[in-house]
Formats: sequence, structure tokens, C-alpha cells
Amino acid sequence: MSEMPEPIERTSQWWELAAHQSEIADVHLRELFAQDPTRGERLNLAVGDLYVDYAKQRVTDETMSLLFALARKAKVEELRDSMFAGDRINVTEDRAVLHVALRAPRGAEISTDGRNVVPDVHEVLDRMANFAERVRTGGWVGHTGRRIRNIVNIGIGGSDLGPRMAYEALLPYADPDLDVRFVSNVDGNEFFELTRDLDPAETLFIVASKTFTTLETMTNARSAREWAMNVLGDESAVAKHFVAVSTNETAVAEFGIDTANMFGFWDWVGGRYSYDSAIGLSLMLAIGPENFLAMLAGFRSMDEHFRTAPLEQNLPAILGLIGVWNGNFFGAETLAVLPYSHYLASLTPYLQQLAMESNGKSVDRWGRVVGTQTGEVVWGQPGTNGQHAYYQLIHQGTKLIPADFIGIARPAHDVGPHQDIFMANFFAQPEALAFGRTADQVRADGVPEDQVAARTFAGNHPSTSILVPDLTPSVLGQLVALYEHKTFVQGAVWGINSFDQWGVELGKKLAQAIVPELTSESEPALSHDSSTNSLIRRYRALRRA
Ligand code: G6Q
Repeated sequence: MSEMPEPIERTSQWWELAAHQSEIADVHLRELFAQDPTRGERLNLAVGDLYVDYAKQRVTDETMSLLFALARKAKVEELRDSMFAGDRINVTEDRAVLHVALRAPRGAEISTDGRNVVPDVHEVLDRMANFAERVRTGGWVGHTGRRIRNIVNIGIGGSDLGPRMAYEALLPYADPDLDVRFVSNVDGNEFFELTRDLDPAETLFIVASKTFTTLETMTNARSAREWAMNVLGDESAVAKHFVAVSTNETAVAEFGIDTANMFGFWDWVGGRYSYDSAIGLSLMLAIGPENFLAMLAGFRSMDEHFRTAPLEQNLPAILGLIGVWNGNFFGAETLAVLPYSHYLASLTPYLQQLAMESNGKSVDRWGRVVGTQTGEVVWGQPGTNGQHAYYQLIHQGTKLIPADFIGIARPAHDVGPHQDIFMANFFAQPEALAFGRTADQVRADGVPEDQVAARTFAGNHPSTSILVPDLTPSVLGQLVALYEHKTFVQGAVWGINSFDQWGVELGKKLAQAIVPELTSESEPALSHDSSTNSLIRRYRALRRA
């Protein structure tokens, strides 16, 4: 591990930012725009297909240069280079962090522990492509000889959110003859509802689990096997209706899945960074190998940008640092991610895991309790629905809520006047958030004096607008890689390990211990706190009633 640095909040770079914040805390975005008529043309960056406007953030040129100095002090670039070099930067799990190798081109070299992992990546991609083609063309059939019409991905967290999000995002590219579903929760109602209208003879289950021990996934997988066998009747049918995506070959074999039908990945891929590995098999089945590879190329172009661009022109660095500015210096606790796209409905939950599992840490990489806020609470839903619900609090509430708006210029389906009405909202909301409406403007509208205060909008709410031409596989890859690397930059500034998840591991153990207390015939001796004991007793009584 690198030498222990002084905590970031004790550095002169941090204090200069704090002093600068007190100087500009009361400066309104209206003033910043008035002072510099070219602000909107200057504070943006176009990288690949992404055009990112951060002119409506409460930053000046000085803010940005102080933030870049902070990033340099935190050695963000050095950590980035260590990641790409395959160093074990996930210190608590002693692992390399190489999701960037998942999209490296054939022939590239990215090594960890002296082994070039790129050939391994492409070996799995080739097997996935071969399998996907067979299923999509009817070469792979079910136990009774019927063609596969339904794909059910069973996985949770990182083994669910990514493929689910990307499948929804790329629905216009999906084979309409394949019905792809995602079962994640261990709530049996979900399994029931998602399988009730499926025919087992035409259904393929993908059990996606890095560890192949996760209680939710294994419970769903066992129920799926029972559900399929009840109809197909023969254990040998498992081979035709179940495949696995995992790093745990032994557990896959124990479950009864032929390891010839297992698609592997590696301990250097974190769950939340894994949907471009074999975890994305359901997605590849839906959109086909070619589109999947186009998505990887999109990821790769953003990786290359992140790896090579100087901080001043580095999009993930700029967005990450703006997040630090809003969170650590303006006290914002959350980030609303607001995609103006029906197809991006699951992007925010996906990014929520990415940001919150990665950077929800309070100990730094050297084992010290952090001295400043980390993490960003990410939330939101697609526009314009949110406008008719929670945007009110962003516009006129007492909290500072920075927002990322994501808009797509060309829709997959251009239906009547919809697109321009939709996008008018995409432009109007950040504008209103930034500039608000002054009391004088409200009065000029003829609003009675006793209502002027309530109808005034303070404005000065920061936002970033991301505009892309269309939602292609490549654009999705670019967008996701942007947020992955943004998360990286923030973790690096805070000095935390963005790649472990001990909170998730804790949850996995706690539930395992309680299951027998709920299922035992005789009243168990409970040794939890008195509140948990009472709840468990009441639950047992309700179950028996
Ligand atoms: C992701 C997390 C977590 C994980 C799930 C599923 O980074 O580690 O969300 O993906 O807990 O784990 P398995 O894939 O091992 O079932």
C-alpha cells in the first residue's frame, strides 16, 4: 500500500477550497452568468458522444483549478494508473480492480500478478457469443426440443442491477422474440409473479452469482429448478435449462449445473462493476453479441479518455470533483440523477449501487476513520414524472440538491410531438433551478403581493446536463464508464477503498443466522436485543395463525 498521506481535509489544498467557498457561497448563478456571457460555451466538455455542460454548477475558474490541485494532492492520477496497472488497490480484499480489462481490445495487455488477463476475457466473451448465437437462432433448444423463448436472470445486487438496467436501456436493440426477465429479491412473490406465465420447456435460467453462495440467489435458483423439474420431470433437463455465471466452479457443479455451461469471471471484477463481464450474459442474449461488443467499445473509449486526459479535460475527474465541491464544501448530501428517457428508468438504481456501495465508507485506505463526509446519496427517477412529484423540494425546499440531467436528442421511436415536448422539460428544469424567479419577476406576472414570497424561486441550485445523440449500446457504455470513473475519482480524493463492501457481506451473514430461528418447530432460544426478539416472536406467531 502507498505511504500514509495526511488526511485530505488537513491539507492546504482543502483549506484553500474552504476559504474560496466562503468567498463565493453567496454568489448566485445569475451573477456568474451575467459576469461571463461565454460561461455556457466554456464550462462544458464533449467526450466521445457525451456533451456535458457544467456551467450551471456553482463553480468559477478558480474553483476548478483549486479542485484540480486537490485531486493532485490526493494522487488521483497515481491511483488511476495503479488501477490500470493491475495493482491490488482493493486493499481490504487484497485484490486488483480491473473492470477496465473487461472491455480491453483483443490483443491488448493488462496484467495482474504477472498474468495478462485480456486473453481470458476474450475467451469468455467468445464462449458467451457462441452460446448467445445458438440460443438466438434456435440451435440451442430446451429438454423437449422446443426453442428457448424466455430468459430469466437470477441474481441480486451487482449480479442483477447492471444487466437489468442495460437490457431496459437497449430494449430497441433486443430480439423481440425473447422475453428476458430478472428475478432478484428472495421474496417468493417475485419469483411467483415473474414465472407464472412462462412455460418451463421454453425457459432458460441464468444463475448469476459471483460467489454462488448468496442466500437470495441460491434460494431463487433452487425454486427455479424445482419449478422447471415439476413440469419437465427429469433431472437431466437441468443441463438444457440452467447455465451459470460465477467465479465459483465447485459450487456451480454442486448445484447440478454442468460446468461446461458456466461462464466465468474473476475476483478482480467487483459485482457492481461486472455487467460487462459474463454477468451481462442475459443482455448479450437479448441484444446479440455484436451490440454487446459495441457497448464494450463505448466503455473502452471512456476508459481511454479517463486514463489519458489531463485532469483539466478529464470528464470523470471534473464530475467527481464537482461532487466533492457540492458535498464537502456546500454540504449537499445527495445527488439526484434524472434521466429524461423511458429506457433509462433503471439507470438511477444502478448508479445508486455504484456510488453508494463504492463510496459509503468511513475508514480510509490506511485504516483511519475519515475526517470528512464521503459518499453521495444517489436517487431519482426519469423525468418528467419526477417533476410532478419530488422536484418541488429541489426547487423550493430548504435542502441543496445537486442534480444530473441526462437527455437524448434522437428517440428510438419518434412518436408525434412527444420528443420535443419531453426535451423542452429537460432544458427548462435546469434553467429554472439555476436562475429561479425573483420576487420582481413574480410581481410583474401580476401575482398578488401576499403570494409573492411563496411563488418566488431562489434558484442557485446546481446541476449538470448530459446530452447524447441517441441511446446506442456504445453511448450506454460511455455513460456507465463515466460514472464508474467519477466514483473512482471521488473515492480517491476521500482516500477510501471504493472496491470493498463489508456492509453487504454483513447482511449476508446476519440473515443466515436468523433463518433457523424462523423455521424451527420448537420455540427457539433467542439471544438478540429485546426489540429483535419481540419482532421474531410476533412473526412466528403470525406465521402459525
Ligand atoms: C456488488 C456487491 C453485491 C453483490 C451481490 C451479489 O458490488 O458485492 O451487490 O453483487 O451481493 O453477490 P453474488 O454475485 O456473489 O451473488
